[in-house]
Amino acid sequence: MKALLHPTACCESNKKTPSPSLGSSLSPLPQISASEVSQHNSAESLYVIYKNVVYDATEFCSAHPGGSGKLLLAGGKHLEPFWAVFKQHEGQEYVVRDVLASLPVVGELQDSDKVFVHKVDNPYIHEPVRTGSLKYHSVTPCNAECMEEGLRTFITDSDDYYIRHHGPVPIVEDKNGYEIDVGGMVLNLNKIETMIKERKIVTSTMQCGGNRRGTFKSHQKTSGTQWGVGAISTAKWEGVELRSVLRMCYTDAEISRFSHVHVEGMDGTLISIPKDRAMDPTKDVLLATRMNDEDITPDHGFPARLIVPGVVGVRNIKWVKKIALASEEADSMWQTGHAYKVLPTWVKKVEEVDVAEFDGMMEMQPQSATTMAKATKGGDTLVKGFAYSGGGRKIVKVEVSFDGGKSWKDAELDEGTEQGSGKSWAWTMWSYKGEGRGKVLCRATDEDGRGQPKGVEKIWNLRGLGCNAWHEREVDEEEVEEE
Ligand SMILES: Nc1nc2c(c(=O)[nH]1)N[C@H]1C(S)=C(S)[C@@H](COP(=O)(O)O)O[C@H]1N2
Ligand SMILES: [Mo]
Repeated sequence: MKALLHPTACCESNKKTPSPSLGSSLSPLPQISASEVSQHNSAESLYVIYKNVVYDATEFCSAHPGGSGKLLLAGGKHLEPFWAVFKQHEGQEYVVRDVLASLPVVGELQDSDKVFVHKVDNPYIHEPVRTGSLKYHSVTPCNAECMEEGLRTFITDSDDYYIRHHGPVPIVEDKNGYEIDVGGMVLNLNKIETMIKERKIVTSTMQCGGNRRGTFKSHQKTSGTQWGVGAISTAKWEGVELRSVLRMCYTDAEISRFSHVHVEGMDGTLISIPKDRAMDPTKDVLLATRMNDEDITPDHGFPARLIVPGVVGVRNIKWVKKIALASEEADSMWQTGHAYKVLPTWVKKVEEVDVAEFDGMMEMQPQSATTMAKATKGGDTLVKGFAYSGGGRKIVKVEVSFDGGKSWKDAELDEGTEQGSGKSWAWTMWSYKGEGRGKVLCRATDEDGRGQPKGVEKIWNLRGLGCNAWHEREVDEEEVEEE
């Protein structure tokens, strides 16, 4: 950035600073990834990046002239965009540079994460501060998955809920003044909520279409975020039914004439769902404003989000700003385009097929994973996990195997089994206690008899979508207390 001058300028005018030029190093520094740096964003451990060099500002934080709170905003991030906004750094170049030069250097960003931030209008400067425990795959845009601990609870903490953004998080300051365009009628969120008295609460598991994409690697690479098993989470959503919103803004004749509902977020993400699903009271499609009994967090769609229970993550549009009935599906990369299409295994290049001929993902196949496997004092093994199926299909069976799938044992189904047939929007937790060591495999079956395939060979697809092969995890051998 302009105000922070060429490295040599500092050394000429301020002889007492013999430290290596800021942002460039003479001897190679340890390489560190941007996602690792992003996790050091608190007063306990605070890293900042300047010219791709990573500094440890933990000690300095309380001495920051602008207050520790302001410096924490830049925790785990590049300093340049912040200095562009907080102009007091300008004209103070030498002071600022000296301070920076006095901080311990952690390393430098690995080459693939290096950016050349000039005088910036960085669209990511206002990203929410993230305090949950998540595994980051990228930071700008944020793609982070839920950790094993988070996957063990029936309801995921909002802070630990997986994040999958296509761009920066849109800023909405006042939810009361927030407006949504429904079929050309611009409605204040407050108004929608006063006119539609009936509110609905739905506990729904959301899964990204790319969950477990990383598993395909063993067979053949796919492009996109290499998710582990954590691009899935569950929350209690509350809001008004989408069908009530549509009824408020469209006549019965219009509603029956059209066949799709287009929904667009403030960030331009556009999808559609079939009108029949939106209008079916048993499908529980919501325009939600509450997540786990609080306002939805900015990362998860504040102030209003579409919730389509039982349907792939991408249809659950965040920061909803526009809703409209239409005759055709939405024409966007996420709907008619290739982004969420499971192409046949033989397709090795998108150009080989006409993607328009394939349907976009909607309800996903059964999924399950082990989130804990421990030897117990008594010599048994305790295994726990989750199982989920798309379209509200109830999980009726979960099995585990310790011999590579030759023999299977039934797991016990726990929380989630109380959900009804066709209405099991959330996952089912399961557990197994008994003999078994080494590698544990798991697989689930839903009420329609749909199961999971052994490996990825037959389900591999170019975009790396819908991976639901038997899940494998090592049993931890250290002892735990018998329950
Ligand atoms: N407006 C908007 N909605 C969105 C997205 C987005 O980038 N923008 N990502 C979609 C995708 S691909 C998924 S998997 C889910 C992720 O929701 P989460 O970040 O709350 O976990 O939101 C969907 N809705
Ligand atoms: Mo997704």
